[in-house]
Amino acid sequence: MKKVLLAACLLVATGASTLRAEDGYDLWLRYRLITDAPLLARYKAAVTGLVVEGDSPTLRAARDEMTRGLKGLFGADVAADAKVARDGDVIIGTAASSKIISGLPLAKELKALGKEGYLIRAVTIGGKKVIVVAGNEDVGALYGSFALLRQMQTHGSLASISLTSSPKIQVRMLDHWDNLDRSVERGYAGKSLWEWSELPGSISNRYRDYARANASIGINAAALTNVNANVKMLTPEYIANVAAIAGELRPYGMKVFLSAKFSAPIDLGGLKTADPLDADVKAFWARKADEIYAAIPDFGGFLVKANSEGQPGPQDYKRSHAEGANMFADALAPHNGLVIWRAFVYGGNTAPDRVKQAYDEFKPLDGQFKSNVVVQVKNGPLDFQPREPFSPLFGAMPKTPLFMEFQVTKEYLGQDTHLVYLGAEFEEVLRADTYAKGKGSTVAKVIEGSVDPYRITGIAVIATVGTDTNWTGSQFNQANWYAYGRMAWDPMAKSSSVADEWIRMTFSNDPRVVAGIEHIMMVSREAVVNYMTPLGLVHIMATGHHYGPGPWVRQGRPDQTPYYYHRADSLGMGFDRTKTGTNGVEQYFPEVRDRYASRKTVPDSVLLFFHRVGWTEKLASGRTMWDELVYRYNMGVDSVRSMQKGWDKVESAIDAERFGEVKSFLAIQEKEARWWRDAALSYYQTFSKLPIPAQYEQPAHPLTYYQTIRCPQNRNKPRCDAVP
Ligand code: BDP
Repeated sequence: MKKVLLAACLLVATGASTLRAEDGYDLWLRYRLITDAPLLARYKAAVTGLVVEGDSPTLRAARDEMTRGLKGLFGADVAADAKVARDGDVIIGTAASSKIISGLPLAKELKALGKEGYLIRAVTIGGKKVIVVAGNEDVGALYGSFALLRQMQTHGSLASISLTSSPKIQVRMLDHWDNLDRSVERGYAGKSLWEWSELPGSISNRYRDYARANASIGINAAALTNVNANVKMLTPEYIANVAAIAGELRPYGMKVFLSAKFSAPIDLGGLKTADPLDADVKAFWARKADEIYAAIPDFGGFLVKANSEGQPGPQDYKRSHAEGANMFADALAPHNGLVIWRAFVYGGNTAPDRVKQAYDEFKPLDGQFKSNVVVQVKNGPLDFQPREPFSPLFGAMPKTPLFMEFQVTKEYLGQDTHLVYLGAEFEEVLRADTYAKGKGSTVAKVIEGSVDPYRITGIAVIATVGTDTNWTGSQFNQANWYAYGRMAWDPMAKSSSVADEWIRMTFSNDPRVVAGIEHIMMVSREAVVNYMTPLGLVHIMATGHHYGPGPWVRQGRPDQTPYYYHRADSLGMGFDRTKTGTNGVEQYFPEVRDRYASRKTVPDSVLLFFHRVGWTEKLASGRTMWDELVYRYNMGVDSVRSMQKGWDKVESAIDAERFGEVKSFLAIQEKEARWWRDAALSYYQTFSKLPIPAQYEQPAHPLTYYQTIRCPQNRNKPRCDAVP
């Protein structure tokens, strides 16, 4: 735990909360005793026993979870494992595993729910009132068990319960950017979970808890290692290690993927080339696939970053991304493996506009990929900014399944300490309309495969999970893992409802606490946009670590510098992506293109992403661009202050340890929101030459002060000196 001891001790000393200290390890699976006595009595009457027929590892996991959950929530053991239905039994299984379930008239309904779906229903069997949790496959029964526990954790009703659910997306994946030395690229939650030097002989308990957490929200796949790949991952030693991890995740319905380094035929195979059309190279990958599948029969496949940021790839041999991907596809096809090829291509030549590159390279390849290849596209055309428009590739590749790639590690969003609930961002992106096949062709529908009929559908997120006790670097970062899973299962889920569930399971069911924390979460995303990058600004973070402001940075490769993106000068700022500029807007379908291209219709939220705007030009609000910037930066700081007040109000309902941690992190966020505002406005002011109106707080220091703040450590969490 970080920096919170002092705050937590103070709270204990003042007796602010008498609740048992919690460290966050249990995530949303806390299963604390229900303190609402009438509700507890109702639940205890409805659930008195547990029947899990069948003994697969997955059904055992369901039984263990249910036993653990009920014991925690009820404060007492529940009788398990009868073979006949008794009043009050929860009956878990599939038609194949359970005689009781196969005897019920549920076959048709269950069939419609697919492999991973579940049904939960209160029914009467032979005069006995029971609750059935049924899936078509064991994993459906496991997901249903978590759903029934969630129903109780969130104080929902069990009387005549009747729920059915199935995922809208097939592959719901966590991508770890973990390195073999256990550092994590863009990781802010401690070290990598994977204990390579202890594996395969010794298995950390954490693997199972990690799998439980993922299964509880329907995540069914994980890519274990960094896309900036290490070829060692493909050696026999590491394959054995991965097999051991896969063995822990399998009962929880999770498949393992690995990132593959394109140059492995040279690095490992001793070949002179990695040309994807070379027969020896193909044979190398076919043998490698055979070797992996011999150790991990349900291995998911390869995730590949190629010809991007220095990674090797097919273009090194004048071959296309499709030729590269298809080579892997051939090697994996006999095993039903998948190639996930990333569209985050960011190579040497990005002129005239870096954000156009992914579309320009991939759109022409539509139709050329083999059937077990998918292309994974970041949510925006740039790189996980606080706000970007959705990537124009969504909807533009009707013949190539596209996976969505989100990031919850918050590389550009304040990393571990800033409270930013990303459910709101997921909702914004997923509901955006691409107009690919007319109105209503939302990004969600594209990735669900209902705009174009994709043979496989998927979504991934760059994980934030590490060895910190609370897993994610902060209590509230857990909410982003949770929201991702729930919205991967149902991309049209409302982020506020998901927040509501998470708060109830993580903190409290007290309606005032739920409302108070939900408010904090729901304003938090717009807050960070406002104090970092309002009005469609992007990438003005300091170079390298991406923490804190650095709009003044101009040295280095142009398209990695903030200046490239904001282009401030004495006339105004913004990046012209209309016809008079790089014409980036042309990559969108006409309705979206025209909306973004016109100053009359472009939303202020992405204004400077698409347009150059003069300092004194009037915006929709009636304010000038300069005044609007000042207004928004201040609004960002004010929002954080209101989040702080909101948090203080729930103090008595939260244990001192977690309360103190969040409080201290909010104080950091408030300080750093001011840092962002004051540094950014002081810098723009050197061009606009306009005053910050007197009603606003004025920058605490001259611009040079902010420009000389140094944040040592490059890619991991930096520690900045002398932040105001
Ligand atoms: C950028 C990160 C970099 C990653 C890259 C990627 O700064 O560390 O390697 O994305 O997605 O956001 O491959």
